[in-house]
Amino acid sequence: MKKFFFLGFIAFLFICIIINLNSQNEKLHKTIIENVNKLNTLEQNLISKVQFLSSKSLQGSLVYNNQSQLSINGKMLVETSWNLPFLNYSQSSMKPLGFISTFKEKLIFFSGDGHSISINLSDIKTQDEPNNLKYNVLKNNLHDLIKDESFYKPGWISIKDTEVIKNDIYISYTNRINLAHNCYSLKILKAKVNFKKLIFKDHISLKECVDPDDVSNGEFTGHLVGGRIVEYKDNSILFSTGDFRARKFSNDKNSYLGKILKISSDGIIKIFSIGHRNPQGLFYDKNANIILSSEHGPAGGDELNLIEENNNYGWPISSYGEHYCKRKSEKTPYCKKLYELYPMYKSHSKYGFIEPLTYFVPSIAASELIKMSEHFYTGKNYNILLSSLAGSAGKTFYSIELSNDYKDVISINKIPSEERVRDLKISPDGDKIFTVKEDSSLLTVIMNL
Ligand SMILES: [Ca+2]
Repeated sequence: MKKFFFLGFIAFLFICIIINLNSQNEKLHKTIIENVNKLNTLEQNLISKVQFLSSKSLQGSLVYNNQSQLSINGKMLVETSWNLPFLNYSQSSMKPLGFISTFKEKLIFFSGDGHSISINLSDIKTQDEPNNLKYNVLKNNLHDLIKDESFYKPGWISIKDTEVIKNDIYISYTNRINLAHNCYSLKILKAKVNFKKLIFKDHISLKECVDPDDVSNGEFTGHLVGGRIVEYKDNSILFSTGDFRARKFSNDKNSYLGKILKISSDGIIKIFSIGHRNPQGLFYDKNANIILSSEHGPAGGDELNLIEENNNYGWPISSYGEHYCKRKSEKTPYCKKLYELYPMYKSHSKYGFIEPLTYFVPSIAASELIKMSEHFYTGKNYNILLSSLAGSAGKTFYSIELSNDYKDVISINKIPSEERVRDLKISPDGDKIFTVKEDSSLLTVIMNL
């Protein structure tokens, strides 16, 4: 019965599209929205994706999903969520759902496969009766620039971050170096922020690439690539790169992989710090002049690091995690060889590396971090919020209090996030925290009451 209703609804939707439903037909649009609310999340996502891709209209609505209370640092906050018109993490076979940036009074959302929409921040209010949220489709030229079909299909090849810096928007993505050769690297594109259309141009392309079929790389995992971009001093940016699980790159000073890179405004790349595995959280505090980064460990050993220039953070020699063997003593040739090459020492400092500020065993799959504003933290120390993806300790926000010299972790509080959180962003006024939850394809806003 439910299936029949669902198929009937799809047919209805297509008829609407065929008769060229326009935005003036408010009543029909309202009927669609009301019916979408009756479907389950999977059906809603598929329908909103079909609607998004086939709509000739440049506007649409994110369907209101849920509102709940959560407590961070003793403050009772409200989290409101809306369904995004993009496939969730499992539907898209591990493609990141998407990334948020803000420009003046607008939020810009990019899906992992390159669709972009904008939302007016003024439309997001604390509402007693929350409603759908209007979006505008933001056109871009990514289809002209990214020719690798796997970018648009389910799978881990995707955008890895977006960041607005002054009047420009940057995106990073997993880049197939050329279509004739199966070899992946990272690339950054840059566009002037323009809500008529974003015209991206090449900014930085790392020439070094990792071939999944090259056995000398060990293993290949196309989502262990870092990819975070943040504004840094002197008009430069910091850019994190992962090791694609090839391990050998991170401590190789001639490789740009497994690093945090500093890229000057004229495109000069400098290795800033080394010994990283997959840093997917990166934050620069201009006032305090500190850089914080979170990175995924292997089985256990996710880290929060205070990044300083020319430091070595130890991967793949030191780690509080273990290789993907059942236990360290496992004597399969695979495990034996891995531990011979990369011993996973349980100290960083003893081997000349920098200790993490804190680490997580078991893994949390650390995704992004932001500094809390006074709306979310009123203590005298320094407080960050770290989001996480999977793992037995994942699907959790970590509120982490640091000492004022940033050298010590004072406290860590866990707040359930219920879902994989891919991205976090604080609003320009500091009063809202945006999250991207990719199990159910949600945009959420956390606000103080
Ligand atoms: Ca480390």
